[in-house]
Amino acid sequence: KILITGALGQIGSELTTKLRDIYGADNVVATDIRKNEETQLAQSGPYEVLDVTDAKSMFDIAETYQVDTIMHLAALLSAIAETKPLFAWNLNMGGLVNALEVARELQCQFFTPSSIGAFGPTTPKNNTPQDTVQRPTTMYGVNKVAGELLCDYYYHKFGVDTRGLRFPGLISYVTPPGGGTTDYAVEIYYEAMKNVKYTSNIGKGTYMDMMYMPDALNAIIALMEADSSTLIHRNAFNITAMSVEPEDFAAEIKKHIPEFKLEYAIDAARQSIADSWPNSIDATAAKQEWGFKAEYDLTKMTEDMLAQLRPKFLLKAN
Ligand code: VAH
Repeated sequence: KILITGALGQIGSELTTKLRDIYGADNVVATDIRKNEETQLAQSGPYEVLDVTDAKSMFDIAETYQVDTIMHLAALLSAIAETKPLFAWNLNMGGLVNALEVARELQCQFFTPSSIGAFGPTTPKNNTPQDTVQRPTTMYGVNKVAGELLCDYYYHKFGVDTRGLRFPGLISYVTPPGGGTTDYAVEIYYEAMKNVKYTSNIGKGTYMDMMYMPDALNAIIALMEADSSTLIHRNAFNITAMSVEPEDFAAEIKKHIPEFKLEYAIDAARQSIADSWPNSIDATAAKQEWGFKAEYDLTKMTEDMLAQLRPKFLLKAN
């Protein structure tokens, strides 16, 4: 049985559905701080309200359902974390240590995301290596580096089978983006459908790694199912599908919506976070140690995003 925290988030909402399809709905316990009566996650399998800073509630839920795997996704993303850094520290680190403690006590396998945000301005920017300088200048980045080290510690010290992925910006059409620096890459598709134009808060020429959600979900499952003895790294693997800037999205979208217009209104806070991150990271370790591969490039992702979003907007149109 799998316990997912942050199940109503951008990754959690789709990971819960996918894991329920694969392992059976009753084997995936979705939890989030928000009540979830209405959305289908509660209908399609077990759902519990959980604040991850409440260690006892987390342990009680994990013990009640006898979970053997914990996927800890509940966290504050980079841009919002910069607006309330102390709250972000308490939630991101408090939630993580609580989840690791439950995994230790109940001998669970453990997954939690890291991010390209775990790198900083002194990190090599192009083809960023798996093992390199990590001195991020954001609270989110501090949380991700501390989180990677804490997860490795729980492996070496207590034998907890912890595994993690440094996600690039994730693009999806199921839930709206929630406070990340890469949110522009999701919003641009929604705005293209709705208004045939988009004003980007990240500037022209700002390269960041990105990935379509289906590739991210497959990477989580492939990593978690990999033979433990093949892993040299654990927390956390660089993975990426593309290194793109706002103009690349616009050019691809124009192939489908020729009159699409991209404008800019740079958000200085988000831009400074984006500028501190790599332009492109190297995923060789993930490819070599557990066969990581991405199926979606920018062209294929754009085709699917627009196809999936179209019905949502047509319904509203008529
Ligand atoms: C964020 N979407 O922007 C997340 C992610 C690489 C970006 O960590 O904070």
